[in-house]
Amino acid sequence: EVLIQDARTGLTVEALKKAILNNLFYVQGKYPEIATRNDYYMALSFAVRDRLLQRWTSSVKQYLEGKNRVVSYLSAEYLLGPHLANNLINLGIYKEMEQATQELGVNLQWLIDKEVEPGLGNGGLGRLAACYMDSLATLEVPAIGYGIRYQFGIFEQDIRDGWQVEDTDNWLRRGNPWEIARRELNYEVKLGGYVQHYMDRDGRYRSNWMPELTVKGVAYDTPILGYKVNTCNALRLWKSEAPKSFDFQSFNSGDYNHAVNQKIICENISKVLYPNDETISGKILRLQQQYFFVSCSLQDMIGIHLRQGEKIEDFNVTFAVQLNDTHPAIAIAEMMRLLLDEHDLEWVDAWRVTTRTFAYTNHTLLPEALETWDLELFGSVLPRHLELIYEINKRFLDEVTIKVYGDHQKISSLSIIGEGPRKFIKMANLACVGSFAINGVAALHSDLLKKTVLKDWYAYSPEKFSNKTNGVTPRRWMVLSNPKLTALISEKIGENWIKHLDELKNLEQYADDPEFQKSWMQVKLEMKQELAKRILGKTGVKVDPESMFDIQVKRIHEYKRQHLNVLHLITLYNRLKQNPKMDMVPRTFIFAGKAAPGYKMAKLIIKLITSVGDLVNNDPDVNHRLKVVFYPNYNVTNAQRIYPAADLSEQISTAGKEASGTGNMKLSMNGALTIGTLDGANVEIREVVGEENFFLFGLTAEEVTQKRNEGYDPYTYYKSNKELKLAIDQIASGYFSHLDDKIFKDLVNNLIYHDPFLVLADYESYVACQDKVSEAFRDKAAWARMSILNTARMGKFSSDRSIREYCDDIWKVKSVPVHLNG
Ligand code: 26W
Repeated sequence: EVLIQDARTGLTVEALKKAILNNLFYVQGKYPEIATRNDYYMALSFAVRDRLLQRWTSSVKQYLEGKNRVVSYLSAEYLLGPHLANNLINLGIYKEMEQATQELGVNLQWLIDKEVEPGLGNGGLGRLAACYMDSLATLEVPAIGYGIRYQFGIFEQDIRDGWQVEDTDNWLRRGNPWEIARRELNYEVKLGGYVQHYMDRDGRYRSNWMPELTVKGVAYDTPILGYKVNTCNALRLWKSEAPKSFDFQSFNSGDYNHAVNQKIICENISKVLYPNDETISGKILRLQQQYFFVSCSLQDMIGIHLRQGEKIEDFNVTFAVQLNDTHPAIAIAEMMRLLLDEHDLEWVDAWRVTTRTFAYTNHTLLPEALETWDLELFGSVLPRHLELIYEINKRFLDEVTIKVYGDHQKISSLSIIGEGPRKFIKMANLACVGSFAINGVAALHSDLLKKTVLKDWYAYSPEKFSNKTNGVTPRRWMVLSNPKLTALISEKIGENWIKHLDELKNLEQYADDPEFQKSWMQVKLEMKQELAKRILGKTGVKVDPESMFDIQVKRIHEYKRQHLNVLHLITLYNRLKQNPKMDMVPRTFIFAGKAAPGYKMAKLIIKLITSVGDLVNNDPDVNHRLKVVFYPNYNVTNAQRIYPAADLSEQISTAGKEASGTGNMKLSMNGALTIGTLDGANVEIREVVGEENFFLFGLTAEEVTQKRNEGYDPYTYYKSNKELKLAIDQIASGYFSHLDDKIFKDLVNNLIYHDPFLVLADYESYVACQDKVSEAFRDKAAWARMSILNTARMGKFSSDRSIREYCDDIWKVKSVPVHLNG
């Protein structure tokens, strides 16, 4: 018996079928015979969304009833990945939907593959925000994620003639069934202009910001459902528009062009995601984006707080606000502005509220990634905030001066304002003064923060510092992307591990079981076969699923050292050419990742990979044992297909450079063994999986620093290692580039004369370690055992564990179970 409301809420196969047809008729306006694949995708998604909204409204109701502290996550990036299949899993109706669609004569996977993923992030930081939203909901924690609804996300990467070519990501083209536009929820945000000062009737100094431009932010909500719970939180993204009043005014004064231009300027703010990763661009538009979303978000939170009948002074009781890197750090000055100028608090009260509200996560030690803004530029966009920052800085430095007793070095390092040929604002320093907690994203990273970039901050307020090692959600990165492995695991140890990842430990007892090893490696083989098909389709390269899949997938960056991987690849190639009969373990080198469009060296590394690939893949002497693939357009969708097929995970950054890494966790969870340096979370991964199940090489962070201080000379390494010299000489001579000896010149010269990331210093140790990897791969049972143990011991790296630590140590928030309303 199917009830009336079942078409919106029912979870049975019958109810789902009805729901799909309902939406096909009444939302898409189609009947099955004329419905397109996209019509079906939309109908299905709306059917799923209905079920999310039931949980959403139940969550809102529950939250409003009690006085619960709410987590507010501020992030300029969310790299969500496709929603449909993930929501089916979290709702627990994947199987039912599979049957429902089948009975309607359509294939579920075919519809899932139709979704265009929202690529609203660059890489690790954006993806971390998405995993954290999943875990917050799964742990039933009231939370809102705030960010920007970019009309164009991260560019799409195409490879032409071996080079990266960028194309715009028009992800909203066919509509987005997962968001709800809340037209009524909008805020005004001022930009530019100047500040007037006057004294009001009570003798209080007041500031009046007269903006050059006002933009409007409109809320777009995406429901984020937890795994098999009723908690459904909001991801609230802001879209910029022109306020109605504006074009009206100009229109009346007859300046139609001006009105249209202003409208375009307003809409530009949320138009496109900046594709830079780890380098700052210093562009006005980026500062406007940051301020725009932060101001909308804080106004929204204050509104929520006051509507609950609370006093503005108690804002920090209602909200704990996490800053995902310094991108939203302007929130500290904006909070002060709102409290002082709009809500009439005194400075000390405003500062007390502010500094009890914010917590800051640092994601990088790279000096070029630490955000600064030219002071003049900053003042031209945010004149009032510049005044406030001067005042915050003055009061803070007065305090510092007493404590450090005139140590000018320390004072200038702690100052929010940097002095040079031009003055600049240091966003990390603003984040540190204004936050009650500061954390790094892996043990080593948090430790290095205290010793390097935030050294003086640590000395000044050590109690603020802690480590929160990153984690990833097993729902997307195991259950969704690797259903066969999930089934095999659950068959042995039940399904509890999906929410309590530590329970994977129970797999250890099967690590030596030959039957289990066989099934384990069979799943791996099947995933490799599937990937092999996709590789053939996308690149035309035929790869052998029995070969070792050696995988490095991540943004292309010199510090991540994709070129070190290539040097090993060339070395194997040369060994085979010199000794064609040698018995070598067959390998498929798989690379994927985007290069920032303005990052020349990164783009050249892509060209190097594809060039070596062209030669190797077409050389019959070697191409039965070596293949090279550059898998284009690395994104969440493609990552889900690549991780399950990995035998070997390349985590080979220069020690001390990768803050954490999160791909390292996803690969290991899927049974890949890691070859890696003691960097980021690799250190902790090795600790838990055991050193005998991890391939370690390279200098430590300390040795790297020492080597640099001694005056590192890459040329001596180049000269003294024959295999290394040969590989580099070949690249230089045009061996891989049809005898063009100019194309890789910058890359080669950089390596042999500068080598800022110590590629040459680590080469020998890397190649020796890779030889051990190859030997280990020959012993199938031993490899299977190591692979099983890797997965079994990855419990720590669930984002549920990370979020629990944030909740307990930083945010002081509790779970609020949600009961389902009718
Ligand atoms: C200002 C330009 C810019 C843009 C983005 C600078 C820096 C970024 C991000 C912080 C880059 C990023 O994604 N960092 C990565 O964050 C991950 C999550 O904590 C870590 O796992 C990675 O090691 C870190 O590189």
